[in-house]
Amino acid sequence: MKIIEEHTQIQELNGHCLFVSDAHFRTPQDAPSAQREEMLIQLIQNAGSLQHLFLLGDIFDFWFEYRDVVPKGYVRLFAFLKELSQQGVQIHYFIGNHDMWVEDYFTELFGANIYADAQLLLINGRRCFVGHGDGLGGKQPRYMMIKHIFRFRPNQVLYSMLHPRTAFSIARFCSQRSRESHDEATFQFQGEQEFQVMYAREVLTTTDIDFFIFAHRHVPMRYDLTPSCTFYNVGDWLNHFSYITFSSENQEPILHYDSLNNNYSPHLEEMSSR
Ligand SMILES: [Mn+2]
Repeated sequence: MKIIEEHTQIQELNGHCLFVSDAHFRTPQDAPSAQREEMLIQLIQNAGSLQHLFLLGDIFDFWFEYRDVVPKGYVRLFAFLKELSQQGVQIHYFIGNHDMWVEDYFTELFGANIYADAQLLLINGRRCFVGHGDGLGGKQPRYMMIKHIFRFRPNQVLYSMLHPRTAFSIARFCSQRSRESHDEATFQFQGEQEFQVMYAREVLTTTDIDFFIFAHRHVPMRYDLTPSCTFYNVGDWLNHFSYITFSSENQEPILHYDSLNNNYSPHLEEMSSR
């Protein structure tokens, strides 16, 4: 598995890039999951001459792979991603909090680079800080404790010993509970109160960054942190069907979000017309 750790040499990536996240495939919400998979394939097909595809986490509502067994489904998507990689598109998979148990299946299948944490990347000559974005910024001790427990290798080994029927039932239960705990306000842009914005401000005190690109919040966001640094959140492929493109012809990433019910922030109204 190609795990790329933090603090290694900055990876340079050039060309047309597409960012999507939080598809939570197999969640029974809105359009059926298979239809959303199809829509994602269409989006990528229509993206033109893509060089890099960024899957920014929580693509699956639950992913857990065993040595010889993987969750069923996604056949069409996986075949498509394999083809894509054969055509020379590099796939970058950032693990989220629902799919942190990605091992080497995606690397074997479609040569994905797997990233366990947020990364500083030089994309089209701009310094981009990219990641799923969960647990960053502010004080989230409870969340961080749970994340450490889930990421602790011996716990993963123990979990893998459960019968998949049990393992997947537990996961579905937790996922459902986490969804129910979110109220309306959770899906509003919180401005300077956004944990990811707080985190970005913290990073900016020590590091020069042009663009932050995160996911996880399920709210498409574009927010100027300073005159020379912009914060983005991809949104999701569950309710908003938003995504980001960044090509060398553009000065900055473009957030694509078409919704008639756009009530998050003035920034977003500007953007939705792009
Ligand atoms: Mn997430």
